[in-house]
Amino acid sequence: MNFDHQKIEEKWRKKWRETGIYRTNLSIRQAQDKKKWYNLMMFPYPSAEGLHVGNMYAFTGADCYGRFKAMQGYEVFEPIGLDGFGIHSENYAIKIGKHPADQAKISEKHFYEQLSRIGNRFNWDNRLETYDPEYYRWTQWLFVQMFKHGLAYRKKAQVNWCPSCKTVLADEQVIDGKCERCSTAVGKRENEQWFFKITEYAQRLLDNIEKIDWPEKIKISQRNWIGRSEGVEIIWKMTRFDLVISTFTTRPDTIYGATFLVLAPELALVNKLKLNKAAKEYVAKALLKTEQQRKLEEKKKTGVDTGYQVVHPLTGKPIPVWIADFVLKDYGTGAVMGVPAHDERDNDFAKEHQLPVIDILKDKEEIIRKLEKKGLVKRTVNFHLRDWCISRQRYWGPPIPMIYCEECAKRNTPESKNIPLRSGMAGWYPEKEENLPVKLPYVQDFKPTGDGRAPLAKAPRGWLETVCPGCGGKAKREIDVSDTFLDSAWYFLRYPSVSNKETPRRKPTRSLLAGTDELRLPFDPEITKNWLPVDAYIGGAEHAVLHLLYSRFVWMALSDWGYIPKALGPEPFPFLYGHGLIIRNGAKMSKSRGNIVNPDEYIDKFGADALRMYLMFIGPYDQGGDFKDTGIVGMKRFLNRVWNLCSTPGVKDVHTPGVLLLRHKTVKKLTEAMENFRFNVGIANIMEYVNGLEKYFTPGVKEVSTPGVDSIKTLILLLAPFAPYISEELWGKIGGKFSVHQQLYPKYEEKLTKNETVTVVVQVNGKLRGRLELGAEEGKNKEKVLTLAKADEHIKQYLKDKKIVKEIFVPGKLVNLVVK
Ligand code: ANZ
Ligand code: ZN
Repeated sequence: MNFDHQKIEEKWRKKWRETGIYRTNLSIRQAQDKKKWYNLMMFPYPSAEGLHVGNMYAFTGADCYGRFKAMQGYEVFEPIGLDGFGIHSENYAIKIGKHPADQAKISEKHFYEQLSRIGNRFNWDNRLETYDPEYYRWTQWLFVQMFKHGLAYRKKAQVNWCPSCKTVLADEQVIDGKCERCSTAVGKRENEQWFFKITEYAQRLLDNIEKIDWPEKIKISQRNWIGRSEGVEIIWKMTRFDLVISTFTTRPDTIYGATFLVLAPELALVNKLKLNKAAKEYVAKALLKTEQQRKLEEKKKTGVDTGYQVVHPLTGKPIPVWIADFVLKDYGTGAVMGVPAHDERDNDFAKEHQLPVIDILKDKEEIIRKLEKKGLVKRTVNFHLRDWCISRQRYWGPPIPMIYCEECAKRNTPESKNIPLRSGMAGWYPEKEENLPVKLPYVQDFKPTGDGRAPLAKAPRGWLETVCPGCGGKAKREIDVSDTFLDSAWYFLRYPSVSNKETPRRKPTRSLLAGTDELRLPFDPEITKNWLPVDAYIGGAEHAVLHLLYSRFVWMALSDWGYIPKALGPEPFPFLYGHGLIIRNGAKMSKSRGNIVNPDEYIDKFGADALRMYLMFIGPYDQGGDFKDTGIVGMKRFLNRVWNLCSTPGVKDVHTPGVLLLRHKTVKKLTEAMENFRFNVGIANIMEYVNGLEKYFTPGVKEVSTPGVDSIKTLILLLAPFAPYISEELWGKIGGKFSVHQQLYPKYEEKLTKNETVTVVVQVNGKLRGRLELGAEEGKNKEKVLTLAKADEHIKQYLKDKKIVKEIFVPGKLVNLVVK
């Protein structure tokens, strides 16, 4: 008999909503009441096409885990919302010729509808959308705090420029020289941009990696991205010129092998040198390339001789100074000593330009001491991490809440009497907190222009012009919007406080601004104290650097300013689980590859339970797997078997030793599997359990006919995190009280999991056809063993249409059925 998944799923979806069983009691206090569990999956940024099976994979695993935690007695908070601002959504709106604000409403509705079907225990009350002014007022608030605390600044810089998205990008958003969103090769532009000083946190971001329980490969990516490097700066005097060049090296022990110096083309010093025409051209050309391009083209080892020389500080010999674009201006000092004998890159360069190779190594400390005596060296630490470029010349984002007053700029007025004027910041004021949000105006012509000016330049004058917070004169609003990664760098702090629209006012404590007016906060301090940090953060490893680094930075900053109690710890996500990806036809499932599977049709046809189970069974959760239609058919069949097993009447509570053992063993295995996200293993164990129970459960055969009510109950409870609908229905059918999802996870007794069983081999005409796993006593009972053997699905095949002429039984060991 097949069960009607459509009917069941609709029925329970409705009941769950009405009864609010997944609503979290956010006012509980840790330790005093129940223990909390903040179960969070990474923030989805759905497009209008909606959810695909790859996305659902992420959600389902997280939900199985959250459900398991709830059954362990935790108060679980599993919120949902969407990250809807940003280039991704805006590009889609452009593609289909809609305004992003209108499209957002459509996408949102579709997304939530789809999500409501997959059966997650979402706490729908605390939904949030990043484009909701109630949300982005706080994203802007965060920007204002960054500014007030000296962590947001403006500078003219060579920045990454995506010619297709027509905007600048942060370094983290350039993957192998290409735009993270559209894969177009990224170019370079010089532009005034806003930056967040994430580099100020480089050391802490690095140190704290040791304190968090994350997949090692994500930790490695972060360590590499931060890129701490200890070394020395060495000063080289020029021969004909009263100038010095400083180089950064991690290998002072190689200094005797230095046969040339190389300067980055952008280095200010280069402008002071008199260069020949070829050298000038080389420099001009290099300036147009991006850092990424240069890294990629590094193999070619182009460069020019400046004609100048420096004195080697230890040998006194002159060595030539070159310019080459493999040297990056923003790293170290922007100049290096070339040691072709010990550095491969330098070696290639020397070969290319016929420069000498000298192979000498000397004691490092000794060399540093010698140079120290001459005052030509300094120990330094460099980080590869760069400040976070936060401004975007796009439309669909929170306007950067800054105001510029030309008059104040001329008079060099600092933005606040509490803060000294920072260079380049004259005339800039943050919008007052009480005036937030600075609403994004509806601009019909919102498309990026490509001339470097943000689309908000076309906003109504009433929006563009405002009153100067400093002098009260006429001032202009910033027209850039902030990077979407800022929206998602703090959302986990907002979730628990969403329903508290009016968060309490509070004086900043440790902040620089102590003593200023009371401020409203984006999150309720009490709730935050009870619910953060996040207990389990579950998401894809592709966010290894971007989102995860930014969120850690924001948490640290808020914590330093006193907005997050130190007691909550130094990190927002002490535990992170990285799930794998779903593959389809050999490639990662993604819109751009056109191998998307929409879950809707599968849910219609097989049910959300079957799809969830199938996805969780596809492979280890941290590795993902290949999506095949046949797999889900098999899973639906399995659920039918469970349905039939549980709904056959006459289930009595008798514990044969074999059943008892099987049950306790299974519960033990499942508990371990669930705790460790081994969902595929857990499902395999449930399958074995069902196979086992089916053997015992042979209707009409009295003595051995029953797996017992407890075993069936256990089955349903074990299934509940994976297949929430069918388990709810079956639970009701066997007389359980609503809801199965509010029951505790089954417990096992260690001593009952010990192997007190025997394996009885089953032969048909002397050939091995199966094995029975039985309790030691049971295995000696001829009648029982024979009944079980004949009832076994596999063995039955060999008995079909045959007559048993002889039954040989060796107690606890063997059965041989002789058939004709
Ligand atoms: C001489 C030398 C000899 C070097 C040797 C390495 C090996 P990390 O570890 O990443 O910090 N370097 C310094 N500044 C640079 C810049 N702006 N652009 C490109 N390369 C730069 O790397 C430090 C090393 O990278 C430095 O040590 C320098 O080369 C190079 F056998 O100096 B080394
Ligand atoms: Zn002013």
